[in-house]
Amino acid sequence: MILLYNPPSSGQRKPILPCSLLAIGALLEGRHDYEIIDGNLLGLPSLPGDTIELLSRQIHRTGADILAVTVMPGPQLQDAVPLCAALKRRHPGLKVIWGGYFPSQHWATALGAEYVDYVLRGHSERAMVSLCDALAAGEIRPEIQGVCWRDEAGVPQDGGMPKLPKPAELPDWPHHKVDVAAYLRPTFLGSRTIGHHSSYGCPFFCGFCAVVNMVNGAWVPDEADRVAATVRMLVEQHGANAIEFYDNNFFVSEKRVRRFCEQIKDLGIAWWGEGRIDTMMKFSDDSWQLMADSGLKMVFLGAESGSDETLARMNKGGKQSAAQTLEMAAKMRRYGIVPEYSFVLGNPPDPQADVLNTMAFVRKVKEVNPDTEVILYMYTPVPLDGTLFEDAKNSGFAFPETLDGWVSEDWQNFAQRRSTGMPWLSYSVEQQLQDFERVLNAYHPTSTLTHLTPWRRRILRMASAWRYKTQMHRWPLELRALHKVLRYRRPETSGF
Ligand code: B12
Repeated sequence: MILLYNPPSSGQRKPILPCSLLAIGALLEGRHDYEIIDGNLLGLPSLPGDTIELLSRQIHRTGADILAVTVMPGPQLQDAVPLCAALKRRHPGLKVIWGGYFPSQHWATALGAEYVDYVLRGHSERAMVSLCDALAAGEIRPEIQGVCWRDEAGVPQDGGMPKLPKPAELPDWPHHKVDVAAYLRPTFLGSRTIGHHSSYGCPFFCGFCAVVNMVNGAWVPDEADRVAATVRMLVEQHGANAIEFYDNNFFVSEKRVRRFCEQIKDLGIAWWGEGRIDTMMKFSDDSWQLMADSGLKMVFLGAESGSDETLARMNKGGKQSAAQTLEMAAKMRRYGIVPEYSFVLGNPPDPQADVLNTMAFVRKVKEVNPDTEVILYMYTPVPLDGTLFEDAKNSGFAFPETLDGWVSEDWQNFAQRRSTGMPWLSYSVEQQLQDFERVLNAYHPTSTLTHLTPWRRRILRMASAWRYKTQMHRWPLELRALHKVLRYRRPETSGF
């Protein structure tokens, strides 16, 4: 018996469908017994001891011999470390497997902990089946592409990345293995929003993005008709009225998007996805109209920076420019689709100038389209060979070498891209950015918070107008208090 465990990810009032484990489960179905356990649904106060008790009982009850955990950096990692350590102590025969974004990149660090037996890198549903087959046959160190393990001397060995599976060739997700109703969340899109994932990878090589390491520039989609059929099933069988696509890049193929829109137009749902500005600028007006008619409400787009030079350093340049970002904001306004622009600030080698430049650019974006959602991230290195990461290393940056290091408080902040301890960032730059963000979030509050009624928005705007207009961002203590009273949450603290 295999227990697939999704550690809780804080910040979500209602949890998000554990797509990673559904993708893994789809291939285990009919071949190995498994259960999906979502830490977000355990309903316990976030006392790790309780979750450990619960999972421990589950291991006894089911006779599970494999615990497979999906791990993203941040809260999931923080939960997974003490949990796996404790469960391995209590059940020494249990094999602990880690997969997902964190171990894919930091596989050796994960295997440095004696309570992690295997790390599966990348999109590893097929490697997982092979590993489970091998373990069932009594093999301890099977050589499987994508499976990392420790040799006799305890040294972590890299199994490389597995071949990227084609979603169109994979079986449907086993939605029956989870309580779908528990994942229908009220969002700005609709009262019963649910997630889906319709492609793997992204054909670009942005220098700050963790996806590049996972797929090396590949993008493999599921077919539009099958995606639409899944959406229809979620709507008709489970009562969903809005869909969030978690694809790294939903909008790579205009043809696929058009076909999908045509197929779901009659459903009257709202939907959301992530795309690239330069790619979507090439979509025809007709396609934009079709997307709007099919219920597309907002697109998450990596605007990244207001400087073409920085865009080039990020490996976005030549393809995407700041002028295009403004043009896109104006275009989306015409179709009533909200651009959700994410920016990566504080980039080496001159983080100060970078922050100031992007702050000024954000103001321009808001002039062109005041509805634009703005998400500000600090540049967080991913282990990717290339200019940005090299620059960060040269400024004294290094990843922790142990899992305990990763779950320390400083690194938790880092993992959530909110760190205040980047060696290349001075305190004053960070402070300026935080102050700006506070004022911006008051003057232009996010539209994604459903509890922010129009009059609450008006109060925020009135209180912040003088600061926004005069650019006196410093020490916005009154806005901080107001945000607290109004339970304001920045979109990026709960986002992807
Ligand atoms: C949905 C999502 C979330 C959800 C939670 C999902 C969950 N598990 O509960 C929420 C919104 C909570 C979330 C939060 C965060 N997220 Co997130 N999230 C995603 C997103 C958009 C989709 C993940 C997904 O479901 N994919 C679909 C499945 C099918 O693919 P997959 O997850 O990659 O799984 C495959 C493989 O990874 C592997 N695999 C995964 N798990 C396992 C487990 C086992 C045992 C095995 C064998 C294999 C395996 O096999 C799977 C099938 O191929 C990704 C981006 C993306 N498109 O992948 C970002 C992403 C994973 N998130 C990311 C980040 C940084 C975060 C945050 C830390 C950001 C923040 N602002 O704080 C927070 C965590 C903090 C918090 N508040 O909890 C980054 C990770 C970057 C990195 N350096 O590693 C990503 C890649 C976004 C990005 N492009 O930067 N996230």
